[in-house]
Amino acid sequence: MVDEIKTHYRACHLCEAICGVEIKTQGDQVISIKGDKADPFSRGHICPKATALQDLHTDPDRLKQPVKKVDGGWETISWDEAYQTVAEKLIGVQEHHGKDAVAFYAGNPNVHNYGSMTHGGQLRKVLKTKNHYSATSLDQLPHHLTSLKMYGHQFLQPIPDIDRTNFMMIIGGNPLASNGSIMTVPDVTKRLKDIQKRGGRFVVIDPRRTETAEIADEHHFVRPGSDAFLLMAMIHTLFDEGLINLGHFSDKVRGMDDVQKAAEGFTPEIAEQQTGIAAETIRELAREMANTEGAVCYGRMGVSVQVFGTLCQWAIQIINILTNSLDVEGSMMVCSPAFGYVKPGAGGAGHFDLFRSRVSNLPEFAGELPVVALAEEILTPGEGQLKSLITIAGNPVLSTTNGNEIDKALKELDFMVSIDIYINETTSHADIILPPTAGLEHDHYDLAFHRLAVRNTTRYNPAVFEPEQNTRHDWQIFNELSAKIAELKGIEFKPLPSPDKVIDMGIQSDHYSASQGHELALTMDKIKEYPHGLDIGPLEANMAERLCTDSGQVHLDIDFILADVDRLRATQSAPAKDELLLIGRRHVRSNNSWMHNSKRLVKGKPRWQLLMHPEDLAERGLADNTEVTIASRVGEVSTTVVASDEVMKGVVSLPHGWGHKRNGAQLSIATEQQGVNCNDLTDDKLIDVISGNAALNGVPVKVSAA
Ligand SMILES: Nc1nc2c(c(=O)[nH]1)N[C@H]1C(S)=C(S)[C@@H](COP(=O)(O)OP(=O)(O)OC[C@H]3O[C@@H](n4cnc5c(=O)[nH]c(N)nc54)[C@H](O)[C@@H]3O)O[C@H]1N2
Ligand SMILES: Nc1nc2c(c(=O)[nH]1)N[C@H]1C(S)=C(S)[C@@H](COP(=O)(O)OP(=O)(O)OC[C@H]3O[C@@H](n4cnc5c(=O)[nH]c(N)nc54)[C@H](O)[C@@H]3O)O[C@H]1N2
Ligand code: SF4
Ligand SMILES: [Mo]
Repeated sequence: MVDEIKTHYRACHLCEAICGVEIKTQGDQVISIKGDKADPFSRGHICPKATALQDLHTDPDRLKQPVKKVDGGWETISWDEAYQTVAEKLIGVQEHHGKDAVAFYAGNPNVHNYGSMTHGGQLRKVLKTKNHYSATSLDQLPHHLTSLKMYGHQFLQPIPDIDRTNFMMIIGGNPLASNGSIMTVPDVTKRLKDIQKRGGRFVVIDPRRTETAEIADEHHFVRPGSDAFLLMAMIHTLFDEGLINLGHFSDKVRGMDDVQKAAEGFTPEIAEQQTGIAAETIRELAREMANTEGAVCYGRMGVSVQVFGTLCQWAIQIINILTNSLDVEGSMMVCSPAFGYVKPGAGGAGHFDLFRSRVSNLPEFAGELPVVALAEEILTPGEGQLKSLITIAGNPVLSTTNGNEIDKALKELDFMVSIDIYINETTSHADIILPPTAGLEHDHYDLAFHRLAVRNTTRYNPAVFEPEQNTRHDWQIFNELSAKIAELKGIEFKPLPSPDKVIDMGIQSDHYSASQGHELALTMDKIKEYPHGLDIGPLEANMAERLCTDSGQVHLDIDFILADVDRLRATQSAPAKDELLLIGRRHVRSNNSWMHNSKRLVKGKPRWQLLMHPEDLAERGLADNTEVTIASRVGEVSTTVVASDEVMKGVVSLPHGWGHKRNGAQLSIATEQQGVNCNDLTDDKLIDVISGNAALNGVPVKVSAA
């Protein structure tokens, strides 16, 4: 008998764009994956990664049963044995070395998996360690910190109202490759081109002429790590030329004088020397922000993951505020999601610097320590030393600064457990791996990214496939392992119901619920009636009422950020002569470190070459397309150099997430492709000193013939 063909609708969970996909299946096979044209938000757009959803599903390397390391090899064990062993080992470590000797590392896919979001806290509750690390401090920590301090809540984050803006300045983001970040924006290429069609403009500031820069109205190269000079000079110009318009925030900002004082001396001429962008261009950018109705200054990875990450994010907010570009149609606006609507009194606001890391004295944020501290916390002996690690959907060996040091540290642990679908460069260090089901086997509601979207939307979809027998979803692993630990510790523990029920409870008391008197009266059941997603409408200007600061105002005068302006002033020196600055590079067919086991995505030319400006090659006597060695303070790697005027002179670019042939990773396709790990070069001591976020961009390196 031939199985019937079934059609499923679903939001892709692989990146922040949450595109609707239409998946046709026959029996246990995927027969096609296309864009869901009926999704009002993504309008049928998908990228090449969506079709790899089936490769993840069928990947023979994907684990389905727990495995245990025995004599350097792997043996399949039962879930009962796995939970029992993991619980005993973790409790043993805590009994011998104190409860903080166990650490968590949570990777990026956690935020794309709603069961990890709702249930991840279960394990934290029973283990009660203060050692939490995650990919947040390799990424957007400066965004959260500025939102907390300026607006009173780490998740009150303004998003570009891209569909109505008339001028958009994109600094340190490459949405054509990343598909947007802290801006959930499916079909971003069309949305950017539409700005131009309606007579608007967009400008890209980036050390590389990226795919996004190629379609922009203007692109300006900027020296990596120098953006804070540009932004401070724009603020300086706004004051200098009397261009300030606070709009409806005029009686709702605190600290204007401090900002004006901070910007003193940051003339466009000084910024020109530091950034390489002409002073007049900087003035023009400030004027265009001020003079355009509906303007956006949007900064992402490139200005977050660098040595002045927090200062940059603060300055970006200030520029939007000073030019009436916050909470106005077409400017930066906050999203109104069905779950997690931030308003005064909302929980989870976050906190900063309540405690510090043991070795390098780095501040916590919302209970997490910066991940640059992870290796040293494991390797440095003394009271409080980490002895055990739980990784959850993360690959720090390839994603974190100084990968070799992380590698070394993981070998020193007494016990490591990974909740992950693969034996990869990191999880291969584990004693036990607990594999969850893959994306298509569980239902999905995007908890994180409906909250950061350029329209107010909501969507739930059921699983495409029944999970295989005797497998577990992430949320079930959290419930079951936590219950076992609680049982052995003799403490009380209540498992949570399934994620859809947890979220339903949230939605039924949140913004669009009947209990809040909203006409939509949303419930999970109602959302389920819209398999293509429910579009609630454009962003609304409601941020002024949603400010969560004690004063009800926007706080511009953040003392430690103002103090950091002095650190910026002190760096006004020229770069060392033969110093090159390393930056990253994302590719639309890649997703951090973990999707390289899909042949469909990795086929074609290798993607881990070093891009270098032709003049820099010539100055070093290097030939195009030859092997070079790249060396930084912490390590070196060898790869092919390619001459390209896509990068600014003085800048080299190497993507992250490669370097798979390592530690016995069992990834048959990815290890064939191997590549090099750019994070063997990035430096755990190069950080945004305010937040402790890693500076993965702007790493000084030397390049020579291999
Ligand atoms: N040099 C440099 N380094 C970077 C960056 C950069 O731009 N340059 N970017 C940084 C950024 S922004 C980020 S977010 C980090 C990402 O850093 P990480 O989150 O540490 O790394 P990923 O490559 O996303 O690893 C994801 C892991 O999750 C597993 N996984 C996938 N899906 C699931 C699931 O549903 N459940 C479970 N349990 N596991 C799953 C995969 O097998 C893989 O092991 O990398 C950072 N590192
Ligand atoms: N295809 C694909 N999509 C992804 C991912 C992926 O790995 N692949 N990762 C996802 C994740 S985890 C994230 S966080 C997002 C990130 O999304 P984006 O922030 O859009 O990330 P990038 O593409 O790395 O863009 C960062 C840009 O900053 C530039 N840059 C580097 N240094 C500097 C600097 O000092 N100043 C300035 N102004 N610019 C600089 C880089 O050249 C690059 O073009 O993408 C997500 N989407
Ligand atoms: S852009 Fe992101 S969400 Fe859309 S199909 Fe590609 S990976 Fe999936
Ligand atoms: Mo990220």
